[in-house]
Amino acid sequence: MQRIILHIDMDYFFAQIEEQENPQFKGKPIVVGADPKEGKGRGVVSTASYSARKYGIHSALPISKAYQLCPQAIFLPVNMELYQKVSEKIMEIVKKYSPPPKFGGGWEIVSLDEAFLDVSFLGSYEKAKNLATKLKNEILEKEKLTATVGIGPNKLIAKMATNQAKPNGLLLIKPNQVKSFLEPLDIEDLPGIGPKTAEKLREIGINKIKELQRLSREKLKEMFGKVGETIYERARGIDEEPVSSEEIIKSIGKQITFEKDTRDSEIIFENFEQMINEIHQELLKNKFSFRTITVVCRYQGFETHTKSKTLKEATQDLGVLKKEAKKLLLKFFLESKKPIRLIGLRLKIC
Ligand code: TTP
Ligand code: MG
Repeated sequence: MQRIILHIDMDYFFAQIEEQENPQFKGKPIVVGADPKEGKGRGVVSTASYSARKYGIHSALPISKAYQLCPQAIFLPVNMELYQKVSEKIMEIVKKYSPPPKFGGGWEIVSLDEAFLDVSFLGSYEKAKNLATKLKNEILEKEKLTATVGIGPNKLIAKMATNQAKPNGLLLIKPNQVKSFLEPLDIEDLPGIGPKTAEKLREIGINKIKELQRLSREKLKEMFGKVGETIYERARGIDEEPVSSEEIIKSIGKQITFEKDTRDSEIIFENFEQMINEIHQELLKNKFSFRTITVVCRYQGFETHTKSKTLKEATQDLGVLKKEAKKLLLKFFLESKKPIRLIGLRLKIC
């Protein structure tokens, strides 16, 4: 059976939610991220609305630079709780559009605003297009937000289609269109080719994917090692990665964003202790055990790190959980002096 994969990505997600919350901002340049402090601020841009992007503002740009480029933009702090709530509602809608894997479907949530759906069960690209239109409409009606959808024979092409169709677009690339879709694109449009890889390729006169296709597998391997082989395949639109669904609960967890970024160990560890207790309650209620403990730490800005520990065997023991989880959190505390914005705890259950 031919595979049909759908990729969805919300448009200027954080900024669009802010626009939706504050209709008076509609169409104005909006920048969500660190405080610009009239050009002296540190930290980076999380995202910018499309009217702010016209000034050259984009994700990960230093906020001071964004202020220079467009001082009259509306600068807003990151309200993660709100975006997470909206994300959950959107993903609930998205998941309805494909049945679980055992019934021939599947979904994979990639980030707060991005997901893949395996819609091969539909059997045709025309049906997939109809489904995508319905999905976009439902999100617009219920959440008043626009999204872009790409459809293709695999995850790679679907995602690249989305990128080309932004914002508020829908682009379908059928298997016989893959070649002509890829050829004119820039090498940096290919996922996996970042600025450094691109620079090396440009040095030898390779700028378009069509030109990249002329390099042999051996040559790419020689230039980039194992990654070179992946690039070789991707340049031809080949990607076998399945849409990996989380059909059953595999983990439980919680996270907390502090009202103010903090280094206060008392506040951090008190909240952490409470989180451990709540998760442990949930664990017992569902008769689960855990083996892998993951602690998430987000510092000021958006830098997020995780640390995990896998135990020799599964357990339900609260003492073990407290000891191991606190050890992981302590490592974050010792490793960096940056204020902490968010901490999370996740248990892989069995
Ligand atoms: P993206 O989907 O990459 O960006 P976007 O939704 O803002 O814009 P578009 O998809 O239309 O190009 O990321 C989703 C959200 O993740 C984004 O709204 C903010 C956050 N984010 C950051 O905080 N930092 C980053 O560097 C990136 C790339 C995203
Ligand atoms: Mg997005």
